[in-house]
Amino acid sequence: MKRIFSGIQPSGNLTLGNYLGAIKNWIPLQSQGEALFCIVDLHAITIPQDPASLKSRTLEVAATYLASGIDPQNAIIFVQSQVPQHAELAWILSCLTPLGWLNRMTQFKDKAGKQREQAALGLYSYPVLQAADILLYQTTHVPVGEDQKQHLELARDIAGAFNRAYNQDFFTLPEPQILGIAPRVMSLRDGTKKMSKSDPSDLSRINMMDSDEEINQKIRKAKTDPEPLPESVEELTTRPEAQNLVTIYAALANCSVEKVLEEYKGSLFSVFKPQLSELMISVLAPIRAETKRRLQDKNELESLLRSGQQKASEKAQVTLKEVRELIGFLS
Ligand code: AQP
Repeated sequence: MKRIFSGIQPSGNLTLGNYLGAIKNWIPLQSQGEALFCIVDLHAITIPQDPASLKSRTLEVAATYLASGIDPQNAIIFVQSQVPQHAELAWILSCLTPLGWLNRMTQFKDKAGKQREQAALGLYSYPVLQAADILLYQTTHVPVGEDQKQHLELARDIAGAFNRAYNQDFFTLPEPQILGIAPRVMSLRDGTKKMSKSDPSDLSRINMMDSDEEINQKIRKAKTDPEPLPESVEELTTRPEAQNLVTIYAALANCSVEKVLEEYKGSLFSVFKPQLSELMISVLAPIRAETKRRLQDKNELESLLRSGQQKASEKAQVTLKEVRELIGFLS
């Protein structure tokens, strides 16, 4: 049976990148196996967070999952820090992970930048916690955006290291699933950079809670080139901003990039951009409205997350009990 696990950090406003690269692709998976969708707040604190914002963003991510179509009858929605086995397994796995493996992780290099010596140990060991998140549930499939591919490969290596040390067949090796038409949504200000919650420029991203007017304005201001849209996909490869906008359109319209070019070849961005905004608003406005509605009843959201916590904890406990026995910890 398929067991699916994925998560998002409540470290800022969720973006169109989180939606097209992750959440949207989770919806059909709920009916294909046992699915767990986590709000990974332990990951969020690898970068300083304001406590009040962390709390409200955690609920906002939960509300967005629900508003986007994750059904708590079919999937377990829960908060990572409410299931302490994640942190316990992360410690155990960190004792089996060579530093050399972590030194290769490009996300740490990008996030730590020139401040490497000042970066927190948690930011460095983040991929080990991510491996624990996944392995704790004996996950078979992990649907993520393209940026997480390297971390997923590491999770498989760490599972292998544990299996070699203790029991060849213990941990399931998880398969990354990079799905959808836009597995890497790029910044609206620079088509070579990933769209990210933490980019200092709000104009670089579409937030899931942006108003219609903000969406119109951001798409209008999105960086482009002066050429009209080309006929073929190949001609887009040297035009990162154009490629990004066309790919976003295709992902929102559930069609191929070829199909979008068929319709818009020869069009200037002054024609294409208003069409893109209109499509984006037609997809995001209902999700935004439902997210707001869900956020009005915080008690209901918290109780739903508590029920997710219970279900996730039961599963986590089974794995961790066996791990402790294999290692030789007293029960
Ligand atoms: N731009 C993106 N395109 C496609 N997928 C994306 N994801 C994030 N950005 C894009 C996918 O969303 C899931 C959760 O990511 P995350 O928020 O936990 O961490 P992240 O990848 O580090 O995302 P951000 O927005 O860049 O967060 P910050 O700025 O806080 O570091 C993952 O499946 C990811 O692939």
